Amino acid sequence: MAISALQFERSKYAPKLPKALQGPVKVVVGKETESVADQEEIQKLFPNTYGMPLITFEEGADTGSLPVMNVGVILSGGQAPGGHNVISGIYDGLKKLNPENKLYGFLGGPGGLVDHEYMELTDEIIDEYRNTGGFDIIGSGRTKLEEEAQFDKGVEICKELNINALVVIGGDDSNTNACVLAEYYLQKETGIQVIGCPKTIDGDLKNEMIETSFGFDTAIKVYSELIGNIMRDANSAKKYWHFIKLMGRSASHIALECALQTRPNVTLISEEVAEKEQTLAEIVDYIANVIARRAEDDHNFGVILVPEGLIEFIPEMKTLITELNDLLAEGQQSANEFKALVTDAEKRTYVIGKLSETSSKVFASLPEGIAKQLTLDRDPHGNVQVSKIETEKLLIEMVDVRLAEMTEEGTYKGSFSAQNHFFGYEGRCAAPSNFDADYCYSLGATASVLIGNGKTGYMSSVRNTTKPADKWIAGGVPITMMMNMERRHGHMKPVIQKALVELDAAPFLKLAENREQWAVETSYVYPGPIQYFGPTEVCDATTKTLELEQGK
Ligand code: FBP
Repeated sequence: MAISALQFERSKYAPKLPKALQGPVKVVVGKETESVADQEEIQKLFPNTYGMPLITFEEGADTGSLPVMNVGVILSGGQAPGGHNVISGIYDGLKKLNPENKLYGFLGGPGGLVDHEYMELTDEIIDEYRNTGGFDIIGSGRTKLEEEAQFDKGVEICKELNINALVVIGGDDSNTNACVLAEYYLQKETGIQVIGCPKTIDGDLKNEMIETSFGFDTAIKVYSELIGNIMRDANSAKKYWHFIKLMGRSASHIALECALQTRPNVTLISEEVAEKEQTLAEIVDYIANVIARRAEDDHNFGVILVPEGLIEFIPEMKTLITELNDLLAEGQQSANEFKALVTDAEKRTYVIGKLSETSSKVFASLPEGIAKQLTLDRDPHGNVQVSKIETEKLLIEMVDVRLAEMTEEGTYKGSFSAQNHFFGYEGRCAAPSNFDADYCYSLGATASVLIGNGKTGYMSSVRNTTKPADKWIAGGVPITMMMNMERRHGHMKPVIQKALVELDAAPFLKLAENREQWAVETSYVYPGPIQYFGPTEVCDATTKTLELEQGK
């Protein structure tokens, strides 16, 4: 396979490990844990894995090889830079425990376990993927491991391959399912351990014991480079407003971190919009006012960051989407009536007539293209595909209309020309930054030690991550500790609590403190591309979010 000069040089990088993982490891058992909420219900649902103690690793003495073990690894959900290093960390860790140990990769995500599709990972394969981005070593998928029949299919293949443990590399949902699987395998006395690793560029799998999910660091660095480049272009040509939508299905951590890195004129944070119960019209007004104020200084250009999940956090849009989902659900008479209509105008009028008064007003105020997207682009269950809605274009159209009104009123004297962008997939498979390369390799190595010590229902945890890597603290956290009960598809379920942007925490407060100035002045910062070779202040820097959260 042809590889680039950078990939060739980068493959030689030896990821840095916490001191405790550099040689033989001593396992220190800490205090017993409780779930973050709903302790009684969670304990009932997880009688075998609830309340287990925290585990930390320290440097230990050599105790010789452990008995031979085989392990299976699964990549679950969206790609995140560093996944290959988690796998190489597990692989090297297992070989350190006993050179006869084997690692199998299940292909195409959790579905590979159920369908018995797998490959054995060898030195040659692992070496080819060290320090590379992507999940292509074994592929990923979004099949959810939720049913006992799937778990039992998993047992079959584990028995066939003598697999003693599975490592699930995934986000909050996948790790929730990993915990259910661990509990089930214990109850059924299968002897199969399950360990989770925290992955997602969205950065919303974090808590007291998991400081960050892997991939966030690299993804925000890629986006921040691109945003910085656009800022410089905007500041050179001085004629465009750039509306940039940033990935992150629900939480706005990516938008917030990119804002702290680059200082745009406007940054929308979905969690704030929800908290203040802002309407779409208010958001449009806010943006239009910033544009008007900059126009007073002849600055008819700027950069606006829009989080991908925004639409669902605007209360009136959320209600509208729920009503549309009910109205147009497969099998509903209204859905059939809607389908029978021929022209777009007829369809629009039909929907406006059927919605509640408030929702029909909101729907009528939307630009035609977006309104059409809301009613036509639906998933197989008939639901609106919120992540496909082009929020950045919606805002451009509505801001344009508002500025025209302001021109009439005499409150805006400028020219408005906009460009739209969406940064998402381009950040998910970048070659991992030093932080992600080291963090992921450490998470993988941690998983192998947890497995070697017979642990199950734990997530790999590596903390103290704003310090140099040798000072990082590795260990395991019982997954039940992160759980609470939430309503999902009409039923209360135990799930890992998703971490949204906290409006009283340091990262958001930093934005709030500065955004007024960044709005009117041109305060752009140009982070440039990720550096893999060079001074440590440049190459090993973590995110502003982590630094601020850790009080740096
Ligand atoms: P995970 O939560 O599985 O890590 O995926 C996150 C994400 O990248 C979101 O930011 C985005 O909305 C979504 O995946 C896109 O999903 P898909 O790859 O299926 O288009």
